[in-house]
Amino acid sequence: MANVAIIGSEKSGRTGLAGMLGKKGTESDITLYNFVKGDRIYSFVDANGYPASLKSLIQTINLSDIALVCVPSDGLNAQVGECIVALDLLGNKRGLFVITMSDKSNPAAIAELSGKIKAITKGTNLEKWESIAVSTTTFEGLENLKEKLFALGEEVRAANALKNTLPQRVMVDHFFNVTGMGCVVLGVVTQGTLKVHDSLTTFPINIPTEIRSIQSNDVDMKTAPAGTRVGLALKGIQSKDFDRGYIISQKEEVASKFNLKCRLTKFTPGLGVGDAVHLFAGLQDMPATINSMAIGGKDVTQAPPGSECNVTMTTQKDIAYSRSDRFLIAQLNNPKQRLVAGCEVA
Ligand SMILES: Nc1nc2c(ncn2[C@@H]2O[C@H](COP(=O)(O)OP(=O)(O)O)[C@@H](O)[C@H]2O)c(=O)[nH]1
Ligand SMILES: [Mg+2]
Repeated sequence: MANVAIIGSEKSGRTGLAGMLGKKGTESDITLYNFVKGDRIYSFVDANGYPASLKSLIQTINLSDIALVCVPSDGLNAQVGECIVALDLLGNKRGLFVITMSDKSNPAAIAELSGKIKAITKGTNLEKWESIAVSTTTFEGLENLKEKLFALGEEVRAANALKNTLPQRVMVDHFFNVTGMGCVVLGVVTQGTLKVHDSLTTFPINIPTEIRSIQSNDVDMKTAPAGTRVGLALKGIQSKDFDRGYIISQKEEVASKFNLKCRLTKFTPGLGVGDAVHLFAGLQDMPATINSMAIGGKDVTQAPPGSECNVTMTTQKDIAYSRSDRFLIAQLNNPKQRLVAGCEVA
């Protein structure tokens, strides 16, 4: 079982590829595609709202263990760059570059593009990611892509197995009411082993929540290990109480004031005290204001691109998180470079 993000630039063939890899399921600004064959269970998340919506990209990445970055065979562009920066700031992902529409190109041009991808990812978390050329019209490369993907899937399975004994944590992405069943949510068990009748709490709203039943790919389950995409029927809470990104667990930190250690991208114009920004935490996102900043223990009013700084900020509403989560700061209105910094709790 692995969750796979399909990202990359607009019209790079993301949706076409998702349709080849899985069967379409839940659809919103992110669309799920499911693949089940024996014990190979994959869910693909198409960031179809991206590039208009940065949120769609960040959520898709945060829902996944593996990313497929689609790069059209006619070359790199700013959106591919933004996807690479996001993956680098969020860290710790496995993935592949998929050079799409290979039928419109030729081997020499594809080799040159692979070289360019190697060059721009040097020094990032993605520098070892392979590039694979595929075409969804001629099917060229698709078997090779699946083979590489399943190999990464095995690594993910092993990594997730180590998280089964941690406290349960479910990141919720969709929620609705089902007649006769009540509140149903969809999401991913990011750690722990979820069990029917578990008594947990939904954060940040702090509402006691019991797991009434668990399904994965339409099959009822008594337990769901780390990494499983699940549908849950819940007791004690209503679907109208939910928002995307809420977390069902034993305990989360909940705050609207943060002290974060940030690494600014090389491409942002910078960050300053008083700036209105957007904070992403898991699948949650929230307008926020920068209250103070320090570099090397000294207060500053501005931090330059590429710098490391400590930032205190206030979000408009409470956010649920755990101390090991990674955060992103973005400036959604900056047309050139929306991503500002990757952060962790200081
Ligand atoms: N020739 C060719 N066209 C493709 C391929 N994949 C997608 N397309 C076309 O490219 C356009 C954009 O594809 P789509 O999957 O919607 O891209 P998205 O915006 O990234 O989701 C569509 O018209 C597709 O038919 C491919 O492998 N070869
Ligand atoms: Mg699409």
